[in-house]
Amino acid sequence: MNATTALDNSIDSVTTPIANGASAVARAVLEGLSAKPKFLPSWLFYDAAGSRLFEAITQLPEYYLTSREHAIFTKHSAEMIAAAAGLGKQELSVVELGAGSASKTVVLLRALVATQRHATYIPIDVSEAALHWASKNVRATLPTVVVQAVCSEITREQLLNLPQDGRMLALYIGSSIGNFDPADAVELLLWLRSQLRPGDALLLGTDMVKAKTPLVAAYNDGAGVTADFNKNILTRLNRELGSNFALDAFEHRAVWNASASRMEMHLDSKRNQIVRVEAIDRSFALKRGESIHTENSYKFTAEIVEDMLLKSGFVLEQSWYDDDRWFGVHLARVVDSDSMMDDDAEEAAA
Ligand code: AVJ
Repeated sequence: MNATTALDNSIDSVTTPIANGASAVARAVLEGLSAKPKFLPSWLFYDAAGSRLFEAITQLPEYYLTSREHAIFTKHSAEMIAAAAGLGKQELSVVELGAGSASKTVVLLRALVATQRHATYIPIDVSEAALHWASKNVRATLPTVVVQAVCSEITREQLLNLPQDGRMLALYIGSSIGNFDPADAVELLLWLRSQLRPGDALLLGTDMVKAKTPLVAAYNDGAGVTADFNKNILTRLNRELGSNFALDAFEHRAVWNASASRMEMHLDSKRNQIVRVEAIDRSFALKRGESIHTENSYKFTAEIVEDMLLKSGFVLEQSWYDDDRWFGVHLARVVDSDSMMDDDAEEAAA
């Protein structure tokens, strides 16, 4: 059913279950720019250029998320692997949602191959470029790991063909879960749980609520890389949909929305303007100061993490933090659906 092709020697196989084609981009843009207030979904950031820019963000001094999480993995990987394998010390396969460059994953995989002979790594990402990068990165450092890349947007519909033997360890790190509204986050985790079996584990990385200053600085860096990342969405649309966004007519804005517990990124129109989007045969008027909301990045507390996991059919077993508790990595277990407290959580999320 799915075309599986070996693309190069850093990937053993790559599967593209659904087309991430121009039509999905066109639909998203039509919906988002017709809405009030205007928005664009944040998955649009990650074309090849956007994935590179995000990687550059992770190296910025202000963007503490990556370095803190990396440090947590460096310090606790062996413990995480042992805890995930459980008392039966079952062999683990690792599936990662939104693989990126996999630099933190390599740390964990190294701890994994130190304890078991065979390891399969299944990175899933919307960006094929990111998948190649992740796979090359893993293969270069850990040549024995079998890499089975899946190029896809993470959706409820998509069914993964995960290995049937051993235990799965799902990775959803980097606080990528923070891009989802609370209800959508539960929906995503419920989907993930449906792809796993009782006893399988999840390592979830979450950026924690903290003072406003470091939060805002992380999304409004001095070098302007985050501004370029935000505006790259317009460059992408100009290329893929034949739109005529003028990049200098928009301003990058990052704000802490305390009541919603999230950082927000916006592109504010610097003047009254009309933007033409050829591929959908539409024009959109923007007033001076009007924003296009491009991203939410939710920040968590330990209580919110535990609650979100419970609603999704996972039980939180252990959390690791950096010294300041700025970032957390949480180990959760898929529970038997019979032993779930009730089914209300699923209904509430639907
Ligand atoms: C990849 C979603 C975790 O929200 O911090 C970085 C994306 N946006 N700078 C985040 C992002 C602006 C990032 N996530």
